Amino acid sequence: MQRLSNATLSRLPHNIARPRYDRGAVATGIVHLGLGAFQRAHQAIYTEAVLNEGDPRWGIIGASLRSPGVRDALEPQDGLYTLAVRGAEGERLQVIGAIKNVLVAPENPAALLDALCDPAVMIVTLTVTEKGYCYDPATTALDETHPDIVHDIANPAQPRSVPGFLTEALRRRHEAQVPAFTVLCCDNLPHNGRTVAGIVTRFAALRDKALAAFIRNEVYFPSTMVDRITPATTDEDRAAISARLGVEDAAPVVTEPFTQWVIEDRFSRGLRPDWSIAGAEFVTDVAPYETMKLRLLNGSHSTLAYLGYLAGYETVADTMGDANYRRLAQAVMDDAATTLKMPPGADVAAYTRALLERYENPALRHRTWQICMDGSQKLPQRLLGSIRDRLAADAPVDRLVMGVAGWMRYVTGVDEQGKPIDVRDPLSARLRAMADEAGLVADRLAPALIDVREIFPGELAADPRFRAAVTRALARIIAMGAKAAVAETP
Ligand code: CS2
Repeated sequence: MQRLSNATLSRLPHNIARPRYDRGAVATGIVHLGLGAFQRAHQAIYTEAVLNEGDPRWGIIGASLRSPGVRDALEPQDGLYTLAVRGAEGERLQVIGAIKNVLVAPENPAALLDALCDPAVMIVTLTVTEKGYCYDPATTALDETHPDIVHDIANPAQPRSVPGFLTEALRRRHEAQVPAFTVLCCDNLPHNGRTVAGIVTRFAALRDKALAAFIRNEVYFPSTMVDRITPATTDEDRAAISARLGVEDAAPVVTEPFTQWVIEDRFSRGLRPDWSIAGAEFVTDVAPYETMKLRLLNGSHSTLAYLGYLAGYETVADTMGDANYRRLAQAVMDDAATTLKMPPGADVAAYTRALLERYENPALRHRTWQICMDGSQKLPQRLLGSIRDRLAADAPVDRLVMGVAGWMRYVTGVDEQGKPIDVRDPLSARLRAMADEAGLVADRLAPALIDVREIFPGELAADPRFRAAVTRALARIIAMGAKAAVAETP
């Protein structure tokens, strides 16, 4: 089978959408760090619409900060890939041309720095996952002991970390009197723009106080809320999509019909693509949208993922087939919603109903195991914030802590059948050692894990109501199994 490329684009079946612009005439206006499936199902799609509407300034250079996999798949395809949107009404395919080139930072950090210093580049977008920011999730401050941060302070011209690359590129642009780019975080961090600004400014201060002052005063870090459920692509997906195309695509992405992007409209020199063409919302205050999404969607997602994985449910849709899991997801949303200042015009009942429908989407095989990754980086903004605010209002938290207790049972690394769990988390070895020492005893395991300061903020960790509620929930999960514990959760 021939490969998807500029040369085979014209031979695709006519009902498959493709770029309506001259890819050769597109300039690079965006560098994206962390070129995973989510970016290619979300931000790249909004940018594709802008290019299709005739604004050629916003081509994307993607950069992987870890592995060459995406580059190796996209390069032979001239950066082209297929977006497969799957919903109840079937699958819609669109070939995307917005990605011009892919760099692999560890192979050639200088090439990425050169791309970041190109005056035509006005925006740097990021999806490097929570752990990609080298920060302390409980405080959102830079983790100054992180090995990549220690390396980048000592070797500023050969960075490895996000703060390292951004700071060095901003320094070089400033020195060359090239205006700074805007830094647009598109990850599920709390107050993501402000948080990344704090991390990068602190890193710069460790290098040079004047550089930090320049970044603090002159570089824009708008916040965003990003939302589109995008499971990891499987070999079956690649084969099925290539068969429909009639050419081989080694890098398609699979996603749902729903998509949302809310962006704080604060860009350097006001320069940005008009992503509203594809439905993006530009607002002055993103916080209500972000907190709503993190606490209602990601909070219930993590709860379903840990308790679902332990019960043997492979996908989120599988957990929705269990009425007790569906009820718990609704309960977690209802309790978290009491802590929210809803965005203007938002209807919480309609929003949560839509979330459950999205989880039920049978066409999306979103593995619980995938969502279980990096719990130490995700729990604070997904569940602990809601729990803290409920306790501050003297409201019960027994339903919200189920996800936390499920995570505790999950990071022991042994499932309910005694089989090993492939726990992916920056802290997995430490968490496993603590679990091995505590044993499968809630009264020992819960307090031990709650005392991990990078995850559980001091005030919450010290709250006896929180400690008791988590220990109770964990004891029930250990004693009767996740499925039965969920069944009896009111
Ligand atoms: C998921 C998110 O993997 C996870 O942690 O909860 O990727 C989720 O699918 C997205 O935030 C949806 O927008």
